Amino acid sequence: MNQDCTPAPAQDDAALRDAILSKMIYDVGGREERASPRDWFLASTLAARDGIVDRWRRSNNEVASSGRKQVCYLSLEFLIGRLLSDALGNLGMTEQMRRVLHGLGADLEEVFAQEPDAALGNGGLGRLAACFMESMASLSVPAIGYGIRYENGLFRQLIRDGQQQEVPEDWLSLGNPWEFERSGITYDIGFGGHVTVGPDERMIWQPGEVVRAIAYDIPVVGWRGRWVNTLRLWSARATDPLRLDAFNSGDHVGALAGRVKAEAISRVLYPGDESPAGQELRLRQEYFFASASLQDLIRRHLRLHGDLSTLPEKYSVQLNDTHPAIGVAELMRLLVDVHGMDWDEAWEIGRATFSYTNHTLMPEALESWPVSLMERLLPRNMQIIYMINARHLEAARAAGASDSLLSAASLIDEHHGRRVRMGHLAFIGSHKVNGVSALHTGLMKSTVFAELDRVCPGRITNKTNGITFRRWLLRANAPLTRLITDTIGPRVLDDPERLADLIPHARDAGFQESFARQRLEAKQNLARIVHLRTGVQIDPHALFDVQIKRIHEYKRQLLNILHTVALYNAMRAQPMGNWVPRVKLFAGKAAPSYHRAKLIIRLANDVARVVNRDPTVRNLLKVVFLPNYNVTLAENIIPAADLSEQISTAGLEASGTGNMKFALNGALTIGTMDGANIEISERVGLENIFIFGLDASVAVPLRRDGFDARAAVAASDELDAALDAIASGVFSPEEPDRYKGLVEALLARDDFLVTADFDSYLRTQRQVASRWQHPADWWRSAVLNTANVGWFSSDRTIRDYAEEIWRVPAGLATPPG
Ligand code: 26V
Repeated sequence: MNQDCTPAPAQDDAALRDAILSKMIYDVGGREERASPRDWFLASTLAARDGIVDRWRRSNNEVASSGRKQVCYLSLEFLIGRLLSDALGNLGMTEQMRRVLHGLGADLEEVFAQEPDAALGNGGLGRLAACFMESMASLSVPAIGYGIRYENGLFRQLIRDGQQQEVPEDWLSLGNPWEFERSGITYDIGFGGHVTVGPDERMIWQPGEVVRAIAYDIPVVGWRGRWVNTLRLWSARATDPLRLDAFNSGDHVGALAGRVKAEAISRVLYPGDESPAGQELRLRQEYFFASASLQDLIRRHLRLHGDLSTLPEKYSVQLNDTHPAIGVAELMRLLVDVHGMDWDEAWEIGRATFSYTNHTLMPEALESWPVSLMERLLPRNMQIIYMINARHLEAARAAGASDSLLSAASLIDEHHGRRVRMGHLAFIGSHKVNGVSALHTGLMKSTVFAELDRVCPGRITNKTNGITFRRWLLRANAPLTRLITDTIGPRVLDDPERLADLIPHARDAGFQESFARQRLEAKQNLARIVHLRTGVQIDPHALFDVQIKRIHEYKRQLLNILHTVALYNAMRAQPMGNWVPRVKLFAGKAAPSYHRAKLIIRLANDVARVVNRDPTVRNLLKVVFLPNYNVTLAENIIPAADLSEQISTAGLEASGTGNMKFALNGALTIGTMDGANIEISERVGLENIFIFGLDASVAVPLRRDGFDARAAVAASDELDAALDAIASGVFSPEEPDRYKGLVEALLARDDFLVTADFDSYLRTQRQVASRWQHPADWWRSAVLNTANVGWFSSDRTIRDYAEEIWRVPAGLATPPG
């Protein structure tokens, strides 16, 4: 066993060295004696890639020859981050690569750092898709992830004068050694135009505009390199020729306009999350990638199996939220209009093939498109949606549904100016619909999908999210991984439930000490990063209290800031008190148009500036806002966190997956009874997690009926003082009214129950501090967190999907012997 705890790599060191040098000379065109770290990154990636391609071909051959069923994971987002360390780790090649590069005068960590962080996603939904891709490969579940090859992923966040600024992230500017352009795999995607009836009664759509989708493939390597799947991303190319006449007569813009419009489809990721997009370009993106992916799978199915009636036996298509839901109508169009299938048969095939995951109940994020836009952009798809709806409502009426039930179950929302409800379309077009935590699934049944659940009972099922432990423990935290495998053996790498073997060590003082020591290393590393990026010095011995995620009111960063201010006030009042030194660390991006979220970022930065300059609290409190949160930064922060903030208003965080990453790495959670926090608390035990606040059974009706924030503030001196300090300009002396509106809005309408939960949060934060003052108790709880969260491996989640939704075998990750 080498340090990756995996079998020896296939190649010896000399062969790998030769391969890297050959790539350096013939592919990179560099000279080894003058090569830059980026040249080494390219050469070593290309060398590793050859071995991956061999395994990729074997996997693809196996699927083709066995005729095994494949999963198509349709997602508008894949937040994959860097790929090299993941690929090397799964191939068991990390230490070998380190050695060989060292021999060539290059440093592996520096080489890793050259890779851009691929941010083709906004947050949880996109990262989940990336974890699932890795787990499917690790479990040898044949899968293709379908998405869009955005030229610009999520924006890079700058903090200027404490405020978020967005600049484009150009992840492809220096080329991407992981992707293969498939110039032979292209599909034409139509928009607009009109529909006519053909001589054989078939409908014929004559689009007004045609955009070509070109495939780019990225290999996804599974654990121990045994299986390699494909991430296929579509890029848009214009089909209409350059209008040379216009160009030559000087109208350069006019000559290019059509091409620019077509290619805009894959230009940039929508930077929203749970905030309405509404734009036509977003619908064009959705249809573009759904249609290209479905045409691709039909072509492949016909090639391998010849007959479309067996489609659901060979493919399962998972709709990652409603973003690809238009695919339900598009598959009908392809089967009925293009391939001449009978409507009823096509509908049954579609339903047996599709399944749909819902990721949020936030009303703003429930997609719906104006009927008028659909009619203009996708006229044939709109007709099909009407047909689907007519049959769906007819069946419901026949089963005795009332008018009000029918109106709520209809695909068309007639109350907000006629819109197509995409969640409803995905729901009725799928054989299974799942939520992402037990609470969330329960709320789906009782709220947004209550009527559809009555019309289609038994369709909704729960699949609690998970995370890939390879990235979030083995790679992100190699020292902790080593401690774990030294203590309970390497089998845990293949069977995460074996983490439970750590339980007997939780009370062991020696083990606790080793656990704390490796964490100190991670904290020193983070302290270096914080200093480098913000200039703030933090003490690695302080309690690192961390909240990193998208900035959104429901996630309640404001509650955390209010606690920060209350703590600051208390420390200033009693500087000699028995305080636990704390670092409050925030990171996250706000949607560019979400003004209140951006103001909350500014507040965090303003509070940081004042607190960090105040000599009274110098050794007690530091506040840090780390700019440009992304996957790579998360990998550096999570192993260093002591306290994980998971403090959403109960009922609003569908699951959360950051919560799992922190607990796995031994942080204690302070959280509400929301999303997967509930299931985490059931597994780690209520003594090892800090739960506070109203639960969903209280919070949901309270939000609906309204809540008096002023009364809550009147009842809490600490809250009153914190709000007063913020509103009166203590943190913005150059503009004292900067946060007056924010505080007034909170008092007038506390939609997210910040004031309602404040006192409970403050009390619980005091319990956190007192546990920290008893290190043996703290570290015991920390170890028990790591030990008890094996269930949150995305391998478990994928096995559940495979068994209950996709009906495909999921191979064992356990190696023989
Ligand atoms: C909505 C929109 C609308 C505007 C355009 C861009 C855009 C992008 C994404 C979304 C929906 C975001 C939904 C989401 O990320 N949900 C998160 O999913 C995680 C994985 O299931 C889950 O852990 C989080 O709790 C949930 O917030």
